[in-house]
Amino acid sequence: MLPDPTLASRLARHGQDHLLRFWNDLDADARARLLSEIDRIDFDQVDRLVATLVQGSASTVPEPDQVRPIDVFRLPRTDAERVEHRHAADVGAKMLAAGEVGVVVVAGGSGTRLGFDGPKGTYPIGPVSAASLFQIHAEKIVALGRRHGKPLPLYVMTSPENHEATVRFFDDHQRFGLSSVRFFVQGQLPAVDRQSGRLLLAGKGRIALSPDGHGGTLDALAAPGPGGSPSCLDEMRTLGIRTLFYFQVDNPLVKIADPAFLGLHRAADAEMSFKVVEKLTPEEKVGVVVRVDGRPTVIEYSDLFPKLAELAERRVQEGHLELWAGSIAIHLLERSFIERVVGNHSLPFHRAVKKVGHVDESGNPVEPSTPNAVKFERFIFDALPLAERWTLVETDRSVEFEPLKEATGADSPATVRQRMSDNFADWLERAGAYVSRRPDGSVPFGIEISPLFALDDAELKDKIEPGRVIEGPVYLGPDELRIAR
Ligand code: UD2
Repeated sequence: MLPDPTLASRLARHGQDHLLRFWNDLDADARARLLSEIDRIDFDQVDRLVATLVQGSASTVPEPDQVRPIDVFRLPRTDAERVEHRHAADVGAKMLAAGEVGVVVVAGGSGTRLGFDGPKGTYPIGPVSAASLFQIHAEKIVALGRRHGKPLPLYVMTSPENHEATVRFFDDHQRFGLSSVRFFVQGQLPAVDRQSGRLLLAGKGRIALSPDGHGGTLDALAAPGPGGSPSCLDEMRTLGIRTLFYFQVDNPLVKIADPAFLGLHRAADAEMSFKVVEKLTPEEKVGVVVRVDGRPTVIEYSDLFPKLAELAERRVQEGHLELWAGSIAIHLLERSFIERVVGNHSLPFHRAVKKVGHVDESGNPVEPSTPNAVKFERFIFDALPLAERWTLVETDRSVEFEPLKEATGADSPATVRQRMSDNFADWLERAGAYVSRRPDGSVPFGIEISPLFALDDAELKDKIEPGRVIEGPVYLGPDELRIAR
């Protein structure tokens, strides 16, 4: 017998009555779970998304003549600029010492490209210690808290798929010594068949759901906690946190709560700020920050071609790209700005055409070999045009951006570990050590420095004696110095 007939007719009205096709095959538990999944779907919203992003051709890509380059705080090149950065860092240090800064890491993605079976943050990336991404981030946060005399709270965004595994990982590692960590779960949206717009069933009694994109962070921060407890934003207000440092779990080089970035953001009274790197090729897989009709906006890399190809490829003096400001997904957001956005706006949805496994009309599993489905995602950078004031700050990609995305090739474990070792070798040399290198300058063995040993090269200088010769793997852990010869 079918459930409540009004449900069946409601689904039929939305063209989604196939969701109950296998009802008679389901036991009581499976029925209850399916009903609760259906209950959480806003079918009117799905209809709108299908009409615009699956059947329609609604394009969010601007026309080329609407797009202009945008001003950015370039890397300091003159003494005056270096002094300005130092002042900004002093302001940022005061914000940290006052306990006004919280940290948000987004770790809800499924990490399909990496092919790793587990939350991406648990990936053992440390070139010598095999420390996980989560451990490296957490140790930076602990070290920063110690340096500024005020622990920083960490907020970890998970998805329903990886939430339990993520929490267990932190628990198994005594939360890496963090004094405050809270996990919050992002929303999910159904994936639909790219031809018909009908929802896909992942099993006879399960709807194919996927995370709603990191734009979902804002709503998830505002959502009540378990059992109706205060939302993350409410908790932050109580703690006196004004500014959130936001980053993606996949970049172990991120300078968490970088004081100079904080200070430049505060000096501009900005609501949202971005770190950017100079894009070297138009195709590089980072969104580009531009002005569209005067408003600051990010155009995602996948949207540049073909419509904006001529602009994306245009070079100015000395071959630099005119639209060069690549977003590496490192942001500052004022808590009050998030509250305003959540209360008054809805970030736009984007479509992602992906392969999604499902069951066919007979209930047989199908693993598609070509993209068969559309997923709907929101992006946090779409909040930028809503900000009244903002700052964009250039950083050096070699020291702050080396994301883990792929199993092999660029952005893979091999390239990330090499970059980490090369950067730590630079720190050691600046501290007076001699490090063996290959002719191309890269280091032929792993070097790793725990943030708890030294958070940056300046701190390292105080901790090791100059003249040390390094010819093999090194791990400088929290309280020891081991050099393998
Ligand atoms: C993202 C940016 C790109 C650039 C690049 C830098 C988008 C759309 N593009 O590209 O412009 O800044 O990163 O590395 O973001 N995540 C969630 N929940 C979700 C989806 C993603 O938490 O629903 C997290 C995910 O765990 C990861 C991060 O967001 O840490 C980035 O996701 P991605 O790898 O899909 O983004 P990518 O590389 O296409």
